[in-house]
Amino acid sequence: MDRTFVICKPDAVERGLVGEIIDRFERKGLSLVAGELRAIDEATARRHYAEHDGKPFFADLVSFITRGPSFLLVLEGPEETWKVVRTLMGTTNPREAAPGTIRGDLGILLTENLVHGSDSPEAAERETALFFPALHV
Ligand code: IDP
Ligand code: MG
Repeated sequence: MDRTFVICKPDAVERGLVGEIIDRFERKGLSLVAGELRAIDEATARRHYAEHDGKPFFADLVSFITRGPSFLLVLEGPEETWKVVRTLMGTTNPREAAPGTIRGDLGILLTENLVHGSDSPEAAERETALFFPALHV
């Protein structure tokens, strides 16, 4: 089985959409391996989003992801789970995301786009290790 890492971001928790989002992943055929409501601290947020360090939106991104609790998930499926999740999420900007996707159905703002999903097998491994070190084998 193949695993990936997902964050239901603070906007999803605030809006009461965590159940809806997890429901979509489960209906697709993915299984929960781990799940936890947790406020991400600033140091962890900066490590998680290190690829964006130096970009003009980096400070706002770190403030947003740390502003309240997120629901962190590890999901498992038969193959390319990171890609399955990214397809269900929709494109980064919810305004342009296709109907039927999480972002396309539930969001409008680029800065409040509800979910994070690892964008490669390497990212899935790195992010799982960062947020759920005990799961990392
Ligand atoms: P992703 O979440 O679809 O993988 P990334 O490019 O990794 O998108 O960007 C991380 C997050 O940063 C996005 O989900 C979005 O909320 C935010 N973001 C990306 N580009 C911009 C931008 O140009 N302005 C403001 N926020 C942005
Ligand atoms: Mg990304």
